[in-house]
Amino acid sequence: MYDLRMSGDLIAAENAAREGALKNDYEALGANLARRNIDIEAITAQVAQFFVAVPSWGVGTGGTRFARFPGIGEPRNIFDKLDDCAVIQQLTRATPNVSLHIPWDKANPKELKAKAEALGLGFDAMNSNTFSDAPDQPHSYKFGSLSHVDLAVRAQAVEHNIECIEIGEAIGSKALTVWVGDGSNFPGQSNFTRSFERYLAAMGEIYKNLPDDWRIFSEHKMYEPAFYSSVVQDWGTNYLIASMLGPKAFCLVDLGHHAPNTNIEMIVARLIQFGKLGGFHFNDSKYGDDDLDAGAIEPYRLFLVFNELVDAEHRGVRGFHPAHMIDQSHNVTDPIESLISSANEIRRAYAQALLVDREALSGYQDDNDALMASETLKRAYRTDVEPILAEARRRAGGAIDPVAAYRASGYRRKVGDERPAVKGGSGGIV
Ligand code: LRH
Ligand code: MN
Ligand code: MN
Repeated sequence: MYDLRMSGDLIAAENAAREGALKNDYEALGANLARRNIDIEAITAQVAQFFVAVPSWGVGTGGTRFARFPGIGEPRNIFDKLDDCAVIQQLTRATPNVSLHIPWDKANPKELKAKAEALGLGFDAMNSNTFSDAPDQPHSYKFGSLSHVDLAVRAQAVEHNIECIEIGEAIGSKALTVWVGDGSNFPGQSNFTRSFERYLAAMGEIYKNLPDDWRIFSEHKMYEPAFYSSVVQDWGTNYLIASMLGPKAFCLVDLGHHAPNTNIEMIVARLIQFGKLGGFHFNDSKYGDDDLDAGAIEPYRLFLVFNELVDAEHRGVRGFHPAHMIDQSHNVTDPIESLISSANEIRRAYAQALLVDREALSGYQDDNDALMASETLKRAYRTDVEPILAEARRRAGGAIDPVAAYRASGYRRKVGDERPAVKGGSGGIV
């Protein structure tokens, strides 16, 4: 029996008040979809099997470089964070795995595994951190890590990544995500070619230490913390990295890491076509790496990304199993509520993409019928799939309205009593 923080009785009582309305809405949507030759049960079953990992660092309040405004009951350590992640999973049934960030989440691997197992959670990709200095490390990453001019700094960064793999192996993870802040702030400050050569050589060292059944994801980001050039700045560079490293290396697409207006769904299609899409950090943005909640600003773009993923599934692309993870910073909301809502938005985009009539779309594309091709996507996107999402949650033991159930539980107030406020706090980002 799992050690759960949310009472099953509370979820049942909350659901009881909503079941009648959900039944009506689900039947009405089922009838609507049947007229489009879509079996609602098949869609609900696929949605129920779609999962997205929660970032351990997302359950603490984030912050900007100007200030951080902690909420009550902030998690004090990784064990508190896992408790919060379990609440999200219990209510949504969409987030069974957690992605850890080292050293923020460093703890005895046996204890981590036992705690996660007790909560019914598993672990997704490990994240290394060579973009900030840990208190006791000999060399600073101020001027870079894997691409640093000094071999001793690069070696320290490689060692750290190997340690992340070792911790990951002990807790059942199967992937390492590497994002570096390396770059420059002034033209001329670093040599583009030489720094990329150093980066590739260091990543090659990490790759050698990757177990056979693991994948390594490199994550690109246009700018920040480096404001003139970044070593791994875009998907082109990322593709080169994954190609040069070998078959266990893939590109990770963080939706917030592109210039505004970039056609991200097309990048996704290209990476799929050439077998190098590793996974996602889902979030949303208006200006840059804003780390806003998934689907909060551009839900149509999220849908278009999922349209590419479902298209690949539909075509039966070999070896296609991207890792789905959230990467957000919550500054003005209760992080648990944001993550609940984001997990639902991500599932919503998936469900809508499943509704696209792919045969019709392909016909319109062949006929150069631009308007009807666009309408085919829009028709799926406009469909309110909430009854499918709610029914998938309900059948799996989750909440029909997870945010309402969470609020009714008083969880935040209770952990506020258990966890005295700390100034600053761990893992609330950057
Ligand atoms: C960098 C990033 C990367 C880090 C996380 C904290 O902006 O997206 O994934 O690991 O934020
Ligand atoms: Mn990210
Ligand atoms: Mn980011």
